[in-house]
Amino acid sequence: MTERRDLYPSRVSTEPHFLPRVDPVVYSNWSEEAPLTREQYEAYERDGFLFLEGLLSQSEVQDLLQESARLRSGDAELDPETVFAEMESGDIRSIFRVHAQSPVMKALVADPRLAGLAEFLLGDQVYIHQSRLNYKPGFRGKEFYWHSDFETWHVEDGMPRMRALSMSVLLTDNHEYNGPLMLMPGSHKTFVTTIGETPADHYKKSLRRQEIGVPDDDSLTRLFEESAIVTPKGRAGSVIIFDCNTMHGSASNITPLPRSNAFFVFNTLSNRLEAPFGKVDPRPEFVAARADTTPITSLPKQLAAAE
Ligand code: 6CS
Ligand code: FE
Repeated sequence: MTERRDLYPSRVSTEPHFLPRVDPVVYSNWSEEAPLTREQYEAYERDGFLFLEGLLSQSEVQDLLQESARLRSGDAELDPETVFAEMESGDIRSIFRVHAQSPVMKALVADPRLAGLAEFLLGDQVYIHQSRLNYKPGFRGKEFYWHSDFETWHVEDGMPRMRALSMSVLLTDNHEYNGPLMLMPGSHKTFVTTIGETPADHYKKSLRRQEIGVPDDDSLTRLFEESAIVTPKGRAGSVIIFDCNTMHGSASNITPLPRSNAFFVFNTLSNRLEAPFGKVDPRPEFVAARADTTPITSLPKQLAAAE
């Protein structure tokens, strides 16, 4: 059997490397019918993220907050393995697979403002690779260290190419001080490899505090010097879309104000998971969908995928 070609080998050497991205960022051509302005389209391709202020209305946000409170209350029938608590306080930090456990979240991901936008940017039908509700409670919300999601999804989940994106729907206002998402513009065009062996069942630790699969200080410094750090701020109902390989992280939240978001990863049917590229067992379905890759909506005929 021919050896599978790995375009983005990571966690395989003792030295980190900067590898070129060989995949496009946007897979559809812009036209007047596109769901983004030309400026937004070009900004997303250049920076690897886009901030859509107020995409959802305040009443839609209220519905989402109500649903999030219900999911967190213990009254909802949740699959226990999808609920993650903060290490120290025991507060709920994340609930996974919310699109499959909540009719409200299922409707949200299928909204043309989300799925339709993902289909356009990725030029293919999309399904949910991973969804989660992140509650960064006030005072004790812990940080998410710098990382590229794709590095994990490639090594640990077997995602072959960079043809996926995340949408973070802000459920509470994001200020500069309550642990907002930080992103490095343009970092999505470089694949930063990491060093270190992936432990068994790594997700049990990494989803709380990731230490393997994160770039070293020199790599982050070099990335930062070639880029910057941007923290999109705005009111609940705004949406941050970011490419699977954009370097991002968030600081801890020691203010009284919670920082909660609903986070959805749209992968494409042409990019479904294979065997992990790392020497690890596949992660469970609630973290990386393999069995359930039902496309969310069909791509409008007139948007031909870019070559
Ligand atoms: O391992 C993962 O899939 C998750 N880890 C982080 C820190 N971001 C992406 C994803 O939710
Ligand atoms: Fe992430």
